[in-house]
Amino acid sequence: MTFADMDKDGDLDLLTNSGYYKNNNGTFVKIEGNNNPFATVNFGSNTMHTLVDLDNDGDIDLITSNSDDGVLLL
Ligand SMILES: [Ca+2]
Ligand SMILES: [Ca+2]
Repeated sequence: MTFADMDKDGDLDLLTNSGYYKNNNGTFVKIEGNNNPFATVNFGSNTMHTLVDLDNDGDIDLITSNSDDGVLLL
């Protein structure tokens, strides 16, 4: 799992293998469906994530690796 301010509201949100959770004043709420920017990502098994703005465009980018596909940049 990893934390980053995905929605740019000043608090850290959470990404785990089980989903994306938005931080609402300290309560993590699972975001599903079209509101989940990772809805189409199959994280597979034995996955590790890092969220960082790799290209400095102001949007958080996802680096993920798993035992099936190696390292993916999204
Ligand atoms: Ca946030
Ligand atoms: Ca970026």
